[in-house]
Amino acid sequence: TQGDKLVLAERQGPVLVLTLNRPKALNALSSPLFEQLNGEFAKAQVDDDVRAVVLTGGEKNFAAGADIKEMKDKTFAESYKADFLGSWQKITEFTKPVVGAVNGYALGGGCELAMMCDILLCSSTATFGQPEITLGILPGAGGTQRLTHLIGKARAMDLVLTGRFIKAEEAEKIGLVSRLVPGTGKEVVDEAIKVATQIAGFGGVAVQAAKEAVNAASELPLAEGLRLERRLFHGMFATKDQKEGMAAFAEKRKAEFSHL
Ligand code: CO8
Repeated sequence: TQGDKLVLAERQGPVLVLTLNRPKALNALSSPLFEQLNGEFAKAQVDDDVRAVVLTGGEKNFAAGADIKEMKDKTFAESYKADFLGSWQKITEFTKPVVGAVNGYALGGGCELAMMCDILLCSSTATFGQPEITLGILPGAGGTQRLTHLIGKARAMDLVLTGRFIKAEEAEKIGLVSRLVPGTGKEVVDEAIKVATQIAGFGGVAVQAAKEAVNAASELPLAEGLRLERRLFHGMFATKDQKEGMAAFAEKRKAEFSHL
């Protein structure tokens, strides 16, 4: 119904924790949910006090995909004209670090959303998959592209063409997730908040540049990527955080970054 909070936003110091909140539908990603999620990211982008984001579906499931009931009667003309799913991209334009925490299902659009996170943690309850083929469609938000960059063609083809689900251990082994965290619910969310808090304590300019440079690796030819990396690196010498970070090292004390 209108006015439902489909995304819960909670501040934990410099970290914004966003929790998808449609538990009865296993957090199926409806258009209203995505609008709210984009809205939260847009606010976080311009809020200087937010230094990192944790994205999770909570203790049960991350997201079982785009909302199939909402999609089932769509026509080509409708989805093409409205650029259906085009706005999902907005999250990838967010310049601060995003740490994902996955319990339970991360399927279809849910797996694609998880892959948009910069660092992805999962618990042993996590199940990933791109089951679109079983619905008569193909992935539409990165499941053929980001997934292939992450795990390679052989494995991406296997998942995309068979729609089979993989468990946490396999996801970790093939490099779909950054870390498999012990526990079956809250632990992975707590760990994500810990990781995000750690990153939030580093210099914000360097963090943003590091994210930009790593992301460029899947867009640019090597020579261009290396050039971008070097230019960003040179730029760090214009920041207060570089002076502070290196002075603190020389003086054997902890750096106090000002994100300037
Ligand atoms: N959409 C809508 N509702 C969903 C979805 C979904 N993706 N997933 C689960 N639900 C609903 C169920 O309908 C059910 O609702 P109700 O209680 O009203 O019947 C409720 O959530 C609980 O689900 P189940 O009873 O099915 O729970 P089970 O534990 O039996 O099964 C599964 C869990 C295996 C996860 C099962 O729910 C399932 O297979 N879900 C669908 C998974 C899927 O196919 N995801 C991919 C969707 S397509 C997609 O994401 C494409 C994105 C890009 C689109 C590109 C278009 C251009």
